[in-house]
Amino acid sequence: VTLTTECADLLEATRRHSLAIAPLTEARPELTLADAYAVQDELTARREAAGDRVIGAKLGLTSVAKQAQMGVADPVYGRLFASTLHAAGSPLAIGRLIHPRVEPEIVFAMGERLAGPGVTTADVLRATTAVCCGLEVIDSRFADYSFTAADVVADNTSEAKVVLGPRMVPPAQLDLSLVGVLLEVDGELVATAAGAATLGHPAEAVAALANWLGARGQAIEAGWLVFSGGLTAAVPLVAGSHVTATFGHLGSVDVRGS
Ligand code: 0L1
Ligand code: MG
Repeated sequence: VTLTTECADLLEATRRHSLAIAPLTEARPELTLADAYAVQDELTARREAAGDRVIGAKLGLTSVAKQAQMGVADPVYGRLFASTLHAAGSPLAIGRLIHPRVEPEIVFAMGERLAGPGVTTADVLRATTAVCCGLEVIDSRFADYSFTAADVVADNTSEAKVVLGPRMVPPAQLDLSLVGVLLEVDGELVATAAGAATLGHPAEAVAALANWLGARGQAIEAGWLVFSGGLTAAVPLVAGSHVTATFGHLGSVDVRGS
């Protein structure tokens, strides 16, 4: 059994049974970031073989708020799947998840394929059909969200669910670095941020993604949604709670734990 297969088997079982495990690197300190992306590729291939479909990608750990919360300062990426789209405002059964958290993000709808090297923020804005707001529901397969960069990459960067906001806006109409967000839990304001929190500009994060994918012979595909990374620290989603993110120009998006 290879390292890739062994890690993929473990993470697949963990997700299926909603039971957290110790970080992979605890027993396998030799696991590199390159190995971890190979595990993510393997898990992606298994989900596609089972009938799911990749609909995009997501950046992780692109903001100081997220890096500080998780204790990992390396931006990373993961895949998004058709099966994980969740309708805004509708109840999300948290019993199927381990310990979900919610974070507000700016989302790009891509009109053109983009692959590095050399992709710039301007290239990203040209290739983007529209932007909207979104919430990502993350659910680390590791106990207490304790992980290294390699662990979280192998775990598809804690991917669980995504929720899209109500309004698609052409990016030329906005300065995305200045788009503000208010994060509320049960009507109480818990965090604020602006688009600049993600690597200075959300499109800068998407450019970085195109360059990382290009270095691995992959690309951002036309038609993909790209979540550019949590703008604030993530908040727990518990049964009965209501998390709302209200953005300048992009409207508001919410999710309820049930
Ligand atoms: O958007 C993000 O920064 C997601 C980070 C994923 C890792 C995690 O916080 O569990
Ligand atoms: Mg995220």
